[in-house]
Amino acid sequence: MLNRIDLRDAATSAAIDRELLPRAELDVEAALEKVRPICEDVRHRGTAALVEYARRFDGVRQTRTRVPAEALARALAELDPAVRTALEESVRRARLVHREQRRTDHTTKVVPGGTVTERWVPVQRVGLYVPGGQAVYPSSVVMNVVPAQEAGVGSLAVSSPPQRTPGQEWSDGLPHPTIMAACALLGVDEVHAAGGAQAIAMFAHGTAECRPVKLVTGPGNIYVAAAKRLLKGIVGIDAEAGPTEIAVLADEHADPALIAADLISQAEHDELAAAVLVTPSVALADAVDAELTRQVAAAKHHQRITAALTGRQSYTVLVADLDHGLTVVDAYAAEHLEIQTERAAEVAARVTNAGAVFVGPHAPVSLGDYCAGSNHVLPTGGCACHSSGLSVQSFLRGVHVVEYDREALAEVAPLVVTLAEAEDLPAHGAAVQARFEWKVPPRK
Ligand code: HSO
Ligand code: ZN
Repeated sequence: MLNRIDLRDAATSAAIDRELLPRAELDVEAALEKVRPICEDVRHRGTAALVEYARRFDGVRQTRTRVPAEALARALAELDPAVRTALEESVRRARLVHREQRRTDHTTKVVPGGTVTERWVPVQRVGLYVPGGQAVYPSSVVMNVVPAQEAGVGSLAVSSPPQRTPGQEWSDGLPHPTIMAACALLGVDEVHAAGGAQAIAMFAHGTAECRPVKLVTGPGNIYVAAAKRLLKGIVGIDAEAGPTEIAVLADEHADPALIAADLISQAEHDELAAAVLVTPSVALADAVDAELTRQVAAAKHHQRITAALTGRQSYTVLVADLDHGLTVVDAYAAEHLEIQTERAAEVAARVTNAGAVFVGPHAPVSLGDYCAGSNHVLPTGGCACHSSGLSVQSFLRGVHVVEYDREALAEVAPLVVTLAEAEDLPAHGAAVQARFEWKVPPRK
């Protein structure tokens, strides 16, 4: 079922060309041209533009984006108790992990009389985007809100696309009830019904109902990614999230049925989702293929799963041995990487590029999607080689506070002057010398 890429003969070549491990083609630049007028329109007309796009793109009638408090409370009251229990446990575990990510201010005594303090300051106001589309993601509410709250962000707004009630041509244009319930559960009281590029523009520019934010986080479709690219600078962004990816590094000891189930679990997200198996065992590759054929046929969303698994972005890579496999998974830098080998923890410790690593047969990616305590907003498209997933750190800024007394400044002044002259910036040196040489006439 999966395409096969045989790299066994390439085991000795040092670098693995990105072209050898293809990804889905996503033309964010083309989407940029579509979202530019939408973002401009939201900037000029605010809520009126958002209401119009909700009618045009989401098929709902709205008069405003802000969800009334009663609707949030009602959604929580009507939430299926089993879903509530599961969400509460997901939140509890995420808090345990994210709380430990908090940073403490630290003062370094550089010289007697000279200190630098690093102060960690939360972003004041953030906008968290929760996608709608093919699935509903209350779990993404948890994964965005928990780190922001643990970082101490003071003001937090969530936006998610308005839903159309099935069988009803027009409805009142609220986000999915489970999304609203998850917000209420987490104590988020500012929720907007806005989706796509227009929601990102609402956060960046602000409207009468939504004050502008300083930072936008959360995944979304290609239009959301394009709007983030366009508005970056006006507003901070976490990342341009692409389609979900799972890579599995496995040897002949792995269970092919479990590997197939995990590949399918992420293929279920999107036709462009990537599922990649890296193995030295042809027998395992064959067995996973057979399992995929069997399991996909029985899967609810088999059409989009099949599209994802047969797309250019999904394949089996045959490697010479596990060391070679590690080189391949590092080159690929998957959003999610499972290690299904003997001594999985030892192999996992050698991975350098992955958004999150899932070790052994009892840590499937879907555990991490919901209830492991880890975050599921992770770098895609190979960005795991330079970026991390969402965390408390995403919502903090480190500010250096510099304090020197007169003696400490006097001691280092000649060095500052030397460096300033070396850069031909003599005013820099003069500013330091002024503390000691200039006689500023006293103010009358
Ligand atoms: N696997 C997705 C997250 C998710 N899965 C949400 C289910 N719900 C991207 O990491
Ligand atoms: Zn998932």
